[in-house]
Order: sequence, then structure tokens, then C-alpha cells
Amino acid sequence: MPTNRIANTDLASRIMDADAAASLISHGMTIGMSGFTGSGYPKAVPLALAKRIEAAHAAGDPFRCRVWTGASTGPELDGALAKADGIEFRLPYNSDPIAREKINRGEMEYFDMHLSQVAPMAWQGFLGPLDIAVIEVSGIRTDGSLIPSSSVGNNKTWLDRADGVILEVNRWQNPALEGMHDIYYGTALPPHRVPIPLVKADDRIGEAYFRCDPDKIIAIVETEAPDRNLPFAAPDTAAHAIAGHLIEFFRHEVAKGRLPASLLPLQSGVGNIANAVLTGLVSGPFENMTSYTEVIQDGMLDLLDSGKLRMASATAFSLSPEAAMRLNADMGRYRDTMILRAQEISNHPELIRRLGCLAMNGLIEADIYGNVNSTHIMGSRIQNGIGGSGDFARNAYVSIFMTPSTAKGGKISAIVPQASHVDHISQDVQVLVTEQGLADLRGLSPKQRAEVIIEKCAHPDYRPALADYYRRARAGSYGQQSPSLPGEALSWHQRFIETGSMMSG
Ligand code: 0RQ
Repeated sequence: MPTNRIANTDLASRIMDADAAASLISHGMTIGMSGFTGSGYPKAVPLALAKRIEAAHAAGDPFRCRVWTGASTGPELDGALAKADGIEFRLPYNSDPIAREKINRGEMEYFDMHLSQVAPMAWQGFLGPLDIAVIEVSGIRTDGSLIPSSSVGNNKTWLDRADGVILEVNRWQNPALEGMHDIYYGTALPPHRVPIPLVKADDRIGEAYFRCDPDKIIAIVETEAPDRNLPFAAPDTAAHAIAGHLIEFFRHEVAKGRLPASLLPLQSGVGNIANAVLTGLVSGPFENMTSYTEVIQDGMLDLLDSGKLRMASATAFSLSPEAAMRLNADMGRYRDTMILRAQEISNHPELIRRLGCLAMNGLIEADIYGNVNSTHIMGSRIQNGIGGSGDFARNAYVSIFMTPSTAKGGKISAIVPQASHVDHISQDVQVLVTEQGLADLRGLSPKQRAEVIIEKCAHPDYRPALADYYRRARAGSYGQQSPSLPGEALSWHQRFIETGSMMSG
């Protein structure tokens, strides 16, 4: 029977359980799932699909799918499907530990791409056809339009592009979410692209609902299941120190007249440090701030509650269970201060550049010239993915990266002579912050950057070794623009020069 979440009675015949809906998915299909961080992902059909895949494998039958999402999801989706060995190919961002292990063992193909580019690439036809969309919504209206859930991600695109649509209508989602979303239908492919008419972080340029051709809906599954995000760690001394350095930097920029007193729209990345910086801003001197970002995390809610943040624009919530309860208890009030948009809009380079976002993202390692590795441990093992960090870093008004100066209990320096993998080239990294200090790299040459980064950002335990490397690089480098000793990491080019051959032996 249709519930009050499914107001369109014509669709009642398509209500079924998750097992029946999962039986509509077959081996080799490409599935576009909703979900962005632990919010708004389907929670019943992927679990039923994983069960089906395990049964197929037990019977000796192959069963694997290609899975596209908005970003990371929850354990019922990525975790369950990866455990069942059901994902052949995955895009665009993953933080699930089981999927991460499969990827790093070479058992799952993973296309780690800029989040703003997923929908355009799908429309351009670069990613191939999409068979089925599995989308969580919080309701279906009388006219068949869909009330989005706690994330928007790529849902508009999956609903438009897929041959068939499976909807999960989740009663756990607060009905007061209705009206918070802004779904823009004005994007087009070149040569028909026009400017996106958004000039302030709080502009609404679209509709509150998804359009969906009712004939494409092949199943509707009703659920009542919570979003799942991990709690944030309480900020430690390093996080407090990083937040302090950044607030001091913003204060200085305001004094210099390079930032307005209310700053510019904030973008804050994933992780505990980013969250701690937002919490730090609660006691900072800036009022009437806005944010144009990708996810609304706990610190953003604290800032809204403090009255210092006027509004937040994002594509998803990424809240701890405690903060999700806080939001849910007061959704009607928060709705007027939040806008959830499609990720091609929340992360759009044109808009980030126009608004002048202050981008603050985490990293794995940075080298002494300010090239940043956000994704690969030891150059080859993926941690999560580039996510939206590239969308924001390249186009921000000020692109800031922040990290504790060491990892693994002090055993590894986050500042290294040469990054083992580069996601953000030095030109896209303008400020580097650790608990040791802040390096303002704007307008500096590579050699000037190296001196500032070693002095301000490196941990004292590693500073002498980095300074020694830099001294020797100045003396022995092939060129003096970005002095380096590739011999210390025996590079491909160096080997070629030394042996005259790329063949081993
Ligand atoms: O590993 O969990 O096994 O201990 O990397 O590191 O310290 O928990 O840091 O949560 O801030 O994440 C870059 C991954 C930082 C994140 C990254 C190990 C460390 C730990 C995680 P363990 P922490 P954070 C828009 C912005 C890309 C996406 C992005 C990220 C694990 O910020 O995914 O920015 N960024 N999106 O021990 C070896 C080092 C290490 C190291 C850390 N130097 N060597 N291991 N680790 N540094 C939002 C979205 O896109 C959704």
C-alpha cells in the first residue's frame, strides 16, 4: 500500500521489497547509485543485491556490476558489495575500507576523478551507458516529482541517464527536508553551454525536486534506515593549533584589505582537521560568513548555531550521529539556512572562481615546493580519492592545505623532499598549514617556497634532514629552478640518462 511518502497513486503497483527490486539487476550492468559521504545512499537494494551476488558466486555464476555514485557511501552499499566481490568498476570517490583493500589488491578497477566532472562526463558519453539508477528519496509527490534526500550528488544525472530507475523511499529522512534542495536543470553540453546564473552562495537557481519520467520507474522500495556517518574525533592539540594559525591568517588578510570582514565563502574538506577549523571559527572574530562547499559537517552546524555563519551551500550532509540528531530535531529551522545542490554545481569551477571560495583541504604529504599528495600512500596505495579537493583547490580565491606535520605517531614526516604522487601541483597550493605554523606561498618562487615550508611547517624532528636535503639539492641538482636529487628516489628519467636505456638489466 502506498504511504503518505508516496503521494502518486499511479506508482503504487511498483512498490516491492528489496529482494524483488534487486532481482531486476543483472551481471555486467552499470548502476548509478545515490549517496554522498554517509548520506542519502540506498540502504536496502544494495544489501539485497550483495546477497544475490553471493548466491550467484556460490553457484559458480559470475556476477559483478559497475557502480557509480556521488562520492563515498555507507557500509550497506560499498562495504556490502565489495565484500560480496560484486563491484567490477567503481567511480568516483571511495572511503570504504573493504573496497579500499580490494582496489589496492588490484581486484577492483577504480576511476578516481574530480567530483564536478562526473555528471558532465556522463552526459558527454565518456563513461558509457547507464542501465539502472538506484536512488534514495524522501518522498514522491502527486505529480511524480521526487523529494530529494540528505544528499543530492549525481542523482539528477543518474535519473535522467538511466534506462530504469529503482527508488528507495526512506521514511527515516525528515519530511522537513522538502524545500531545502536547489536542483538546476540549465546545464547543457558545448557548444550550447551558458553561464550558470549563481552569483552569491545563497542564490537559488533551480527547483526543489527531481524530475523523473514515471515510465522509467521499475521499482519502489520503502525503507526506514538511518544515514551512517562516523563520529568526528574531538580536536587534539595539533588541530587546535592549525585552526589557530588559520584564523590568524584570515585576520591578517582582513587587516590587509585582501578579504572582507565576513571572509569569502568557506569550503571545508573531509576529516577531523577540517572539522576542527570550522569549530575554531565559532570563537573567531568573523561574522556573517557564508559557505559554498561540498559537505556540511558538524563544525558547520556549530557555526550556524553560533550565528556566525549565515548560510551553508553544499551537496550533502556529512554529520556524526549526534549532529544528525541535532539537525533532524530542528530541520524546519535549519532548512532556511542551508541549500543542497547537485555536485556538478556545488563543485563547479566556474562558480568557485566567481564566488572566490576559501578552500581548506587535508593532505597525505606535501613536498618542500608545495606539491600536494591527497590520495596515494607511498605513491601507489590509494587512501580515498581526490574527491572535490581539485575542483576547489585550482579555482579558489585562496587554496589552503592543512595537515599535522607528522603521521603514524610521529614516525612519518608529512613534509617530504619530493611527493610520491601529486594531486595538486604547486601552482594550486597557496597556503600550507601544520600545527608548527603557516607558510604563505603566494608570490614565491620554488626555492623561496622550500625555505618557508621547511621553516614554518616541518616538524622539528624532520627539519634538519629536510634542510640538509635542500642544501645538497642546491649544490647537486641538474637545474636550479626546483632543485632536486632524483638519485635519492632514482627516477625514470635519471636512469635513462645514466644507462641510456629504459630496459632493466
Ligand atoms: O590512516 O586510518 O590507517 O591511521 O592516512 O589520515 O590523519 O586520519 O587524516 O582524515 O584528515 O584525511 C588526505 C586522506 C586526510 C583526506 C586525507 C594516513 C593516516 C590515516 C587518514 P589510518 P588522517 P584525514 C572535499 C575534500 C582527499 C579528498 C578531499 C582526503 C589515513 O583529507 O581523503 O580533500 N582528502 N576532499 O595514518 C602514510 C602519510 C600519511 C598517512 C596520513 N604521510 N604517510 N600514511 N596517513 N598521512 C570533500 C570530499 O571530497 C567528500
